[in-house]
Amino acid sequence: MKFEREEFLRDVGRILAADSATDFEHADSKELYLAVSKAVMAEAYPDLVASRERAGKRCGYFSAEFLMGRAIFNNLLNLGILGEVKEALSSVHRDLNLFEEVEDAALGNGGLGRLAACYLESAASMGIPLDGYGIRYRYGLFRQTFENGYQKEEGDDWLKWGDPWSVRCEKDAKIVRFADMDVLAVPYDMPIFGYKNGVVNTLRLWSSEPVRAFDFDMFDKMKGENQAVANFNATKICDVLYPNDNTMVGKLLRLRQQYFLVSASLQDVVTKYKAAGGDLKKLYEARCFQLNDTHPVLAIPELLRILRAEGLSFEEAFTVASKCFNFTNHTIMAEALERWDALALSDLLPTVYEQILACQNRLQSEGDEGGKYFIVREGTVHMANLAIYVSSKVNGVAEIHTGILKRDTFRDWYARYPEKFVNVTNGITPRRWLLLNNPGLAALIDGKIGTAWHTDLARLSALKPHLSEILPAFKAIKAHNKALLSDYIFKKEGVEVPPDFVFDVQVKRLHEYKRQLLNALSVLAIYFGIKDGSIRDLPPVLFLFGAKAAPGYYLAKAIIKFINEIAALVNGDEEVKDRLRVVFVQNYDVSYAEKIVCAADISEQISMAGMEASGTGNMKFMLNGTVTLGTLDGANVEICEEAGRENNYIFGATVEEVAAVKRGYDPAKIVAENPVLKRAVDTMTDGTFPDEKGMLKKLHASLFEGYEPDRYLVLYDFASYLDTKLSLLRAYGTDEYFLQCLENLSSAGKFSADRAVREYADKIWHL
Ligand code: 26Q
Repeated sequence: MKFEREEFLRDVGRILAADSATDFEHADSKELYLAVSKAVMAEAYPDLVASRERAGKRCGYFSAEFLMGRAIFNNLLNLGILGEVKEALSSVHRDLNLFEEVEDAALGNGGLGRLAACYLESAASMGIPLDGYGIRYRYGLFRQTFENGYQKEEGDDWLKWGDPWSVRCEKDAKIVRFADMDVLAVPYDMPIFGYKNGVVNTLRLWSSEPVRAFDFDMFDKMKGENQAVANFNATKICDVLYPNDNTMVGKLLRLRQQYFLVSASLQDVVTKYKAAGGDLKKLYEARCFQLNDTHPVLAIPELLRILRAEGLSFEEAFTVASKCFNFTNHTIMAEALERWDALALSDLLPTVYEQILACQNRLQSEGDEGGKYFIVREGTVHMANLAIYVSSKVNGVAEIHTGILKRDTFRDWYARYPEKFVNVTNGITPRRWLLLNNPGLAALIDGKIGTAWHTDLARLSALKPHLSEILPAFKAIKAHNKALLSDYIFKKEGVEVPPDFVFDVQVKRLHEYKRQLLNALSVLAIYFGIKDGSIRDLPPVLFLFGAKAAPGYYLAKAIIKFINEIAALVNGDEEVKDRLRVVFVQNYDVSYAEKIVCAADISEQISMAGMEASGTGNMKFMLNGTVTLGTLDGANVEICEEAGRENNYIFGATVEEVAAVKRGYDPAKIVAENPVLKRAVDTMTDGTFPDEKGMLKKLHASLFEGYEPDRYLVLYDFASYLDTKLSLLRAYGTDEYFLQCLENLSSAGKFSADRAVREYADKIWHL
């Protein structure tokens, strides 16, 4: 984007005057933020129109979550005016960094939502015509605080700072029909700016409103009290993002959200396609849709319903749908696989359910094969089966994950349709996750190999001959980032962390399978080891945690409480003050991640093998020059392939071993034979920590009692984990260690979302 300082300042000044009756000198940070953003939006408008009107096939990325984070810095960076705007503002004595207070758009839980955000940015940057379709939740993922070590949740009022990056498109509003009410869907469009290429794609987020004001006819036909209730309920659909990650909740309101999203989006696409004179039988020539897990899978019967209403036969409609849809799976966890009660679904969406049954009948008519293939069975609708049956392509998100889908989770489907199954290993955008969050390191790389890596990350390998040369500068940059994070943590959490400690980091959603508990037990073992003198040769180390637990996930909350108690014990102990620190930051989110990722020395990716579909945090740390302490799970496997296993710290049971260990597993025996582990585990019950609510006792019980004690082999993997962790900490600080960091950084090319979206565009969308 061209940039004229005087013109820009005049534009911003006029908006300040018109909207807020203020000026540069008196505007508060919100007023300034709104004016700057709007001035930029006005400049970008022609590119938005031009990108939309480009000829050729487009793909719609349907997702219940888009974890966009803060837009302003990324938008200015991609428009190529970040430095210019900063200077323009300082010329009027205002600081761009004021906008660090702006709320994140946290319309997602974790990996799946952030992946969607990275893919939109990368597609725009690669000139790939991909548009996001999602829900404009009024409240995003809850804000987390700790009270006495317990997680507390508050509503996330992300619109507090306004929403200058969205445009409300009243003209494109659609009516979404449920059995009991009609709802108005109003789209808000967010521009997705490609990196310095003039491309602007769109993220269209739908907001639910009462139809009343929109259609008086409709209002007249439904009468009185019913309409009042329907209008009230309509406003609730988009109230809040469900805060569950990797676990499904079978709530009817969630089902309404999912249908609301896909019905509005498909009506929108079909209306525009028809208006442009398109033949619905050939819709797939102009459009395709990526289903981000099963959450938007109702799009399949909804498209069938729309096409039938437009006069296509079921077979004709099915052919179109099967060429339009593709499905990404993000998890093999049984509790996350979506199943809906058939009665509830048919009550809420009778005509949609008819199309699901028609798919089921079509499937059955192709031969029974001993009941292996079904969409509806015993009164339950299996969303993944519907998705696989109708979609052209089904993909997993890392090699190991796709392998498990083929061999295990969807084995029968793979036998029937081997050609449908493909892998697309996840990726992250290097603009947000290196250029923006780590400008010092980015500048160092620019200085050595130029800037082509900004849009072609594989070029980082050109650093390989220079690793030793850049090592001193790399160390200095890391130290600087650590000092900044240390200040920030002091400001936010009130805890002092000396910046010269090793920063050992585990940040991600809280889930048993991710095994924050394993990390916690190792921290205790190290603490007791330092106290009793059995561990003497470690550098001083900070164990940093960040994670939100789903509000209804009891054990996840118990793990947070446990770690907070450990932090209180360790940080309150004068004897270990200069050796050990434990911090659990509150409200870990995208913006916090940006500050943490560039400052980490060790990236903990320690899920039980086979459980983490991919992970993307692992890639962010790698790209910022951090070694991985991890299991052979998800994308860790490919990280080791790219960067060398010898440059990372791998421990624990492999997928194959997990299966073997689980036969006849005896956790009590493992603990009995390992006094270091026993000492750490016993703290949950021996009074080391107060446990008024009995949470730690239940956490302890989850390891030894119940249907499947220690389901994620925390105790089994403990010994090899602690060994590996200690040897990593002992290696820290040597040139050898820093070279390992740089080997990882210079091998991160594969994990660019640019590569991933290109693979989707080539292998799946055929754009
Ligand atoms: C489903 C139904 C009802 C309510 C909630 C849900 C729901 C919501 C979110 C189910 C699952 C999720 C989120 C899943 C997720 O984030 N999976 C992660 O996806 C990443 C991107 O592919 C992977 O890197 C991670 O390994 C995977 O855990």
